[in-house]
Parts: sequence; C-alpha cells; structure tokens
Amino acid sequence: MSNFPSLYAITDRQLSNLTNEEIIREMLAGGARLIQLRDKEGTARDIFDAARFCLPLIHEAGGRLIINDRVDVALTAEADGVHLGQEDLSVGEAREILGPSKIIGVSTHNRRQFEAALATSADYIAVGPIFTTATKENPDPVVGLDLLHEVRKLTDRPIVAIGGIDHQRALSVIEAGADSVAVISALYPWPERLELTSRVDIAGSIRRFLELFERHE
Ligand code: TZP
Ligand code: MG
Repeated sequence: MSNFPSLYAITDRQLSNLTNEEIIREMLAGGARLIQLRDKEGTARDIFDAARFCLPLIHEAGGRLIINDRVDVALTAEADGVHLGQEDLSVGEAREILGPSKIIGVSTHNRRQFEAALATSADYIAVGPIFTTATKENPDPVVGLDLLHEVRKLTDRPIVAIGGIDHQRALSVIEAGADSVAVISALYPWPERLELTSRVDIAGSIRRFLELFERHE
C-alpha cells in the first residue's frame, strides 16, 4: 500500500454516541482517508450494512475502508481490507480468502510478534499500545516509543502506531518511526459544556491531526 496516510481513523459508537454511518461521514468531512470500521458490539449484519452504505462515500472521496476482525464481512461487503489482531485469523488465512489486492493489517504488541508479522504478506503492521489506553479491553502492556524505534530499523513496510495517541503526542510517534497514527478516543472530543444538542466534533479533531502532519512535513 503505497502512500500510507498519516492518520488512521477508527470508529467507536460507544465513545461518540453516533451510528457508524454518522461517524464515517464526519471522518470524511474532516479529511480522513483511511478509516477502520471497528464495532466490537455490532453484529455481522450491522457491520456489513454500515460498510455497504459507507463504501461508495469513502471511495468517492478517494479513501479506503478497513474492517476490524471480520474477514467474512470484509470479503462480502467488498471492503478495501481487514485488520487482524493476534487472536483473529492469521494474515495467511485472510490472504487466502481476500486475495492479493486487499489490504491486510495486523496488530503486534512486542518485537517477537512484529517479526512474525514481517514474515507474512501483511500490508502494514500496527504496534501498540504505545501509551496507556482506556479504549481497549484488556490491553497488552504499554510498549512505549522504544519499540517503535526498534522495529523501524527492521523494515520499510508501513508501521501504524496505536494506543493513547492524541494531538499532543502524535508527532512524537511519527518522529519515533511510525508512518501513521491510529486513533480512537482522541477523535471523539465532547464539548466542555454538554447540552442536549451537542455532539462530538470528529471532523474538527481530524482536521487538527491533519494540520499537525502537514506542518511537520
Ligand atoms: N489496540 C491497541 S491500543 C487500542 C487498540 C485497538 C486502542 C486505541 O484507542 P485509543 O483511544 O486511541 O487509545
Ligand atoms: Mg481483532
């Protein structure tokens, strides 16, 4: 996957109180072009329907949609790829199902897992949690920027950093060697004074990330 986007935006219905479709519209409005549909509580039906609805919008904007966990849904919905954890189907198994042209990403949490991922056809390798995260249930131990520095020396393949990354920390992660930062909670800032009509400003948060990266180039 050439030209890997610096921002990897991940959906979260619980943090936003919005539907996957609403979140993805906001992400596109903010300028996100690499989007992961992550819905741990959604059924296959929910994820499939959201993916089918959003794919034309995302493609029209020149973006790509990656499905978390579900190779079956990624295949059937004709998404751009799938993101696998250590407990999901292996990259090899997903590749057999999806074929050579789909994007397959895999999460790793230590050097051993990263090296194992390098031996596969994974298009990108995620590393984390870089910092403490409250978003993932039972997260692996924090790996810090040190692991990023270490694994950057091993490959030119795109590395995605994840876990506890916000606007303040984003550039330190890129400087440590990541090609891209994957973010969840930082995308869902609620206004300070909560009113009935207020909603999270996903597009605004994405714009601020993209401005940071543009200024850094
Ligand atoms: N994998 C490692 S940390 C994490 C995942 C899915 C959660 C990232 O969420 P946040 O809110 O950006 O820390
Ligand atoms: Mg998974």
